[in-house]
Amino acid sequence: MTRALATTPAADGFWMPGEFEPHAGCWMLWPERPDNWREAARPAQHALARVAAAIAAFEPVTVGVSAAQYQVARALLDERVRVTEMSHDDCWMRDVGPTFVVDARGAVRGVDWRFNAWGGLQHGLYFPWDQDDLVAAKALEIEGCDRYRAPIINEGGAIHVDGEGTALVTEECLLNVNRNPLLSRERVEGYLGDYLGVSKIIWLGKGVFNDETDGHIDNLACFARPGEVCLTWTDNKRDPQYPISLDAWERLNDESDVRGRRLKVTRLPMPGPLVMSAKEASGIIAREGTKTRTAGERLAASYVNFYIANGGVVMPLLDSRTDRVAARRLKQLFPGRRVVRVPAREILLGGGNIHCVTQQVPAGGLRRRRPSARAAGG
Ligand code: KQY
Repeated sequence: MTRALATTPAADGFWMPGEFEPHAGCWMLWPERPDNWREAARPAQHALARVAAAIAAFEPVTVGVSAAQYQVARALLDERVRVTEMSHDDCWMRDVGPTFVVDARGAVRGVDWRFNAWGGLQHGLYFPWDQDDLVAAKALEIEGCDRYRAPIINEGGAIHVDGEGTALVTEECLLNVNRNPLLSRERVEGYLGDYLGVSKIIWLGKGVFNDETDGHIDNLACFARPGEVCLTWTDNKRDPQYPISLDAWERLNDESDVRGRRLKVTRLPMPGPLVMSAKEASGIIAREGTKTRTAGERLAASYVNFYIANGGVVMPLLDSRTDRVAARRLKQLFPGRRVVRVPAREILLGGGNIHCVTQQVPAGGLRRRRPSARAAGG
């Protein structure tokens, strides 16, 4: 049995490494709820199976599946993928899974955030979410990692780090009253410092337009490596995404990271705008307590929602008008990695994308450099 720790990662010398650092593997969950996924989740399951197979070419993948779906998942998933029975309320492993942390000697532990389905009873996306909230502890036990139960509501998609002590977050999400209404910005920063081992927080304003997570950073911007960030972008000044991306661009260009470096920012074109079709909406079985999805609703589509694997980048294909440009930019941004394109509209229809359905496990046994503390006055 693994231990539940009463200390914090920072106090114990642990921190969250960058996603671009070496992985031991990747965790995912199997979609099935018919009130979120059209046609009893079958198209989403095929899409997820393609994502899992793409990642499995680079690193070991484990997929958690309900008992009822075990045989379906086993049949659809690549034989390299490990399938394990695990209850959950939906498939967003980024948000319900553990945030892994490492120390200088190569130990790996996990942070188990409190989860309230992106807003609890105030605009949360479904009820109940109790099985989701148990996923991180279960995955950590299977991985043999000790666990920190964090005292705040947070999701993995709401944080990105450079592994050197800098975090990227949005105000829209982390300061939202539907997450931790009693916490000030300073207290949120304190918790991020304690549980991610960061000492510099870069605050962006809003996330992608109409993102039902209340502006997760993982759909808007991420670190490609320390000192380099990519950002979803549109040149269309009349699009509601324009002022959001412009504000993020200005803040990123004004900022420096924990080491005092100015950030280099690469823009990825925004797909679309994309909306849910009448056919897609009609395949979802509405249920009280679950967010309703309607035809014509704008989808929060973004190429930033990719997954960095060992030696690869798995990116969503979303719009034939922009897919090629986005892939080219990602190849330039990650010259040492193979960029693999996977059709991802079916995942987008459920409110997220490839990054949201994955969670990397950092490689253990690596000697690493401890993040620097924030430079004075920085
Ligand atoms: O952005 C993410 N990390 C997850 C998206 C969750 C959408 C829930 N329907």
